[in-house]
Amino acid sequence: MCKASPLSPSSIPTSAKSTQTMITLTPKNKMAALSCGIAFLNLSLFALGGEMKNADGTSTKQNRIEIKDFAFNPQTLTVKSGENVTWINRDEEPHTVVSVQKQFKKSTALDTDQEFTITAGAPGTYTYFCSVHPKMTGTIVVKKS
Ligand SMILES: [Cu+2]
Repeated sequence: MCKASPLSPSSIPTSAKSTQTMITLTPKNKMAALSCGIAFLNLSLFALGGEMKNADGTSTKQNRIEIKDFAFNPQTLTVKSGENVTWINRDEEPHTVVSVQKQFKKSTALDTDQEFTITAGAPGTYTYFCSVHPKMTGTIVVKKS
């Protein structure tokens, strides 16, 4: 693509007395330049979309805890201070996420597939439980970032 160039031999006047004639675009070349620009823009957007998809995929670290079969999975998660931690409820039952030592705000009752996200604060061990089913417990170990 981008074959039509404003600097193609036919568009260069033999006299070439000023640079302005050099950069003058014929209507045909204008269209070509425009479509090249659009193609480039599309490529950029495509690349950007690819990166965004990647950010949601496996290459980026995600601190996710699944709530399934009345258990937090993984039971213990190690993160760095300032990172986000997201719980998602995969059960049909509502569950909550409540910090034993109130190290983060407690969640509302999470419905099926509902998520709850916190940002890990000061380094330490955060123990939490489900207030609906207090036997459900989990731990977040927060390391210095
Ligand atoms: Cu529960």
